[in-house]
Amino acid sequence: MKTVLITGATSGIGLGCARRFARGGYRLILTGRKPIILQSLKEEFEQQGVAVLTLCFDVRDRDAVRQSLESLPDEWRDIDVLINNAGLALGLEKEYEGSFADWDTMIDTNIRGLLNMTRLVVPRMVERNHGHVINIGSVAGDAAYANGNVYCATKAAVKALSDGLRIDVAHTAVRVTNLKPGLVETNFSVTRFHGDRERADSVYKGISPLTGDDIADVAFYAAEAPEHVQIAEVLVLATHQASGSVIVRE
Ligand code: NDP
Ligand code: 8X3
Repeated sequence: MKTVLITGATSGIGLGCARRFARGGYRLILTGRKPIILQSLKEEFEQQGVAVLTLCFDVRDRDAVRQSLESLPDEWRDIDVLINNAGLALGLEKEYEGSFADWDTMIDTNIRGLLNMTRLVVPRMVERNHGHVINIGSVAGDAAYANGNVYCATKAAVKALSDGLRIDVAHTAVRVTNLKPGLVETNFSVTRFHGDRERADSVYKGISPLTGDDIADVAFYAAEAPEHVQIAEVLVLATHQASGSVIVRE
């Protein structure tokens, strides 16, 4: 049975991936920062007969990531699919007016956190000559949009890190996918606007946004493609979205 490890599995796209991979017969290593949600997801999945292990850590905390991964029992150490999903946007402000604290959190989570996971999980994949890293990038990494500056830069970094890793493991059977969603209705905008729900809801007004499940379907497709097929990069947009800045609303 294959094992998937998902960061940020407590919400949105990560949770969608947990459900999709569980349905597809995978064992789940669910990671996040909220122990109560992790525990209730574990119970929910176990009731469905899915094997689940939870790890509670912040991806920015390198020591905690290391200790958590080292705590894995032997039978859970062979991770077949790593989904580097944990991430966030904070604020939507001009680059010359943005918050230093928000910038640091985005850079530390979206770049350093992803690197922490990659550095600590991929060596065993290389050793086994088997594995798949699915990084959740974004349309925001393809081109900057107004006031997106630092968030867009972190997702451009996810593209560069995905491309770099793909080159570095090309001598092995390890595959690397950069999965780049457009507008997905999750907790993303509530976080971006620091809890302002009304402003968050306005992001999805007049357009049918994607769901976490839509993105999970694509991640699962990439993971289940035949061994010789590497889905290197996928851009998934809502139908009336053409780019990070072009969205046609009703
Ligand atoms: P959600 O806010 O619903 O989920 C984000 C998840 O990441 C949560 O589980 C959150 O946990 C976790 N997380 C955030 N920071 C950390 C951290 N430091 N350590 C561990 N876990 C953390 O948003 P989405 O599901 O939409 O976002 C998932 C990914 O998808 C992100 O990388 C985002 O950039 C990307 N994305 C989202 C798009 C969208 O439109 N929604 C489009 C393109 C990409 P907690 O609840 O504890 O904060
Ligand atoms: C999330 C999508 O367009 O809000 O990465 O940046 S967007």
